[in-house]
Amino acid sequence: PFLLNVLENQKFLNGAVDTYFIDEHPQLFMFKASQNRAQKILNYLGQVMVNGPATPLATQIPPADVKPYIPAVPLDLSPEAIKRQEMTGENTAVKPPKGFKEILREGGPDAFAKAVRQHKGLLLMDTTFRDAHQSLLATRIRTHDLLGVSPYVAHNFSNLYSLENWGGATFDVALRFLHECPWERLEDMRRLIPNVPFQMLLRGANAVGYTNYPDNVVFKFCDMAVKAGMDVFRVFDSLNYLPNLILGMDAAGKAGGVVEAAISYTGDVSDPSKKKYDLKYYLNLADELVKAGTHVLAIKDMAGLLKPQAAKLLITAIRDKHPSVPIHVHTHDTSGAGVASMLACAEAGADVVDVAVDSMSGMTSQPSMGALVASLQGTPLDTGIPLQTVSEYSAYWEQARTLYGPFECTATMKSGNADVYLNEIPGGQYTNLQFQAFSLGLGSQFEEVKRAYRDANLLLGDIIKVTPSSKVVGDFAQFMVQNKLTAADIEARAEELSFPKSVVEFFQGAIGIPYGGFPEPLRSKILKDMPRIEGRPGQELAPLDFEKLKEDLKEHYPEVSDQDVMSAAMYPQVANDFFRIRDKYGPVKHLDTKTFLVGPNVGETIEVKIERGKTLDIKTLAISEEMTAAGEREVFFELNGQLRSVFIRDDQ
Ligand code: 3PY
Ligand code: ZN
Repeated sequence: PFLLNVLENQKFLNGAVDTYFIDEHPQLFMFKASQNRAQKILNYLGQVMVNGPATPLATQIPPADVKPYIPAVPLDLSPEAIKRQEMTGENTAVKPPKGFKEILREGGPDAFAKAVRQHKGLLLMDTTFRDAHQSLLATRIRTHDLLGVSPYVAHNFSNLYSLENWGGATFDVALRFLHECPWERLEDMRRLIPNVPFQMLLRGANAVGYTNYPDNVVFKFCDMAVKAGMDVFRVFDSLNYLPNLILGMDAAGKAGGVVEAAISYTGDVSDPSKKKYDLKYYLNLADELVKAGTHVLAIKDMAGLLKPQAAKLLITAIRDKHPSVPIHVHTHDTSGAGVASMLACAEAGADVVDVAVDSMSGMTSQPSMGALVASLQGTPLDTGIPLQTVSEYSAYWEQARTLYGPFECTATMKSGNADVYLNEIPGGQYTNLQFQAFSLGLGSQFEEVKRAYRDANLLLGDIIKVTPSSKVVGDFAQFMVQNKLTAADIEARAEELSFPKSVVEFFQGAIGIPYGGFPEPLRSKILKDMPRIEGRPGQELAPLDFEKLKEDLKEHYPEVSDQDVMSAAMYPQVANDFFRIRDKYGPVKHLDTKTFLVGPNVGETIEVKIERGKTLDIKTLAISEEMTAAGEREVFFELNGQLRSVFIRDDQ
């Protein structure tokens, strides 16, 4: 009953209570491990051993057989702590130093923004937990590996502006491919990192999905995210469509989060021949977002197009116009100019820039943390982070990354490529398109796709390209390449062609209205008499009935939580599949990554820590040669010294 009270306590859930309470009361977590969970895990292992990976592997590169070395954190060696350690089997770390989270907790978003603006050196956001692996490893990093290094982050990176660790594609991928609950991931990270603000990427009215949701869904989503530990919401819209942006800002703000409205950057403000997205366009948008009350203003350079010279122009102009608003810049290092650009931003007055730890940086990821830290050492913009600390953190990820060999974008991409200035493909999408082209055995097709991407963008009216508008351009480009259509062919034959669904919906106005409007006569030719949405798409959607959704889900999954219901609101099919897999295989998030992906070898012993102080020792003994009449194989294990077996249908 005590535990339940805690979980119903709003103050506690909001993070207003020092979470060290939990560490000081380990008995709260001493549940009796259910036999059932262990049996489910064995079923999962058996399934992978008999039928192969439970999540599709993208390349032939196997996950490495390593246990990443976890850098140590200072331990509390007091008698009480040692007693606690004996009870829980856990190391008891000392409290990590205070960070910006403390300011946020005490003074709220306004005090936080003020402190950021007043800070002397350059502040960093670390994207390693989100965008870096979204861009390099198809978002596949699992909670297990994030939590491994979380105490180190808390102890050594307490002066980060924030740790970006949620949102974007992580929500979808966690459920769909990793069979993990994204909400649990957020809460788990919060428990281990109480002192650094957490940041997420919110796709405005698209929340963490690819389509516009009813307003009540976006509001409730943000509210639940704050309750689970989220702090800073970077809100963007894929067309910089202001009504969508404001909806997301309102939702994040009302939930109590720090609102970081983002201007998605495209084109090149340092090139006078590029007229559509000029300095005036960006300054107007900045004015609107400041007027709408953003706490922090973000420039989101999702494709890495912001050259140093453009960065200087843009940031200087915004800094002059809005002297008291913190400016936070995001980029991708696709061309290789990322570090230079972020240094230019810092010198022009940006307060925060985004970096990924060295071993997870570069190419379509963010620029290198170590490079930036070293470049600013001893200057007035010194980050205050020791290079040695960055290196230790990097060493962890260098090893952990090898577990994700099957998802490496370096299977195709070996270096940066400045052709991104020509095709303007966002970081995450670049490696995706490349991978698709290479896996069709058509390396040369990637060159065609990139050219077509550029043509498709111009046909669509030269739009901002980021999720989900980037998907529209990508689908359009693939369509052109597959059907061998040029831009001129499209214009001439638009009435008779059957365009991809995303392209048609874009023209209908399903994701908002692009700057400068829709291109005509192409729009009319494609839509003919199809319906069009005027204004903000979400406005026309009926509110979602959460109670009803919960009742429906409960019919199949009686234990469903409110967080599960929200997952189902975001991704109905994906969430349902996840609930089914969770019922069948239990908490697979506790498995180490190699085991999760490809299963254990016969004869191998693995340790699975399913909760504090509760570890399963599993040794794989054998798989039966013979099949039962039902087409099943028996897989034998030793579980904590006892013989167990599971029957798995052989689907091969
Ligand atoms: C996302 O929407 O996931 C992005 O990272 C866009 O840049
Ligand atoms: Zn990004």
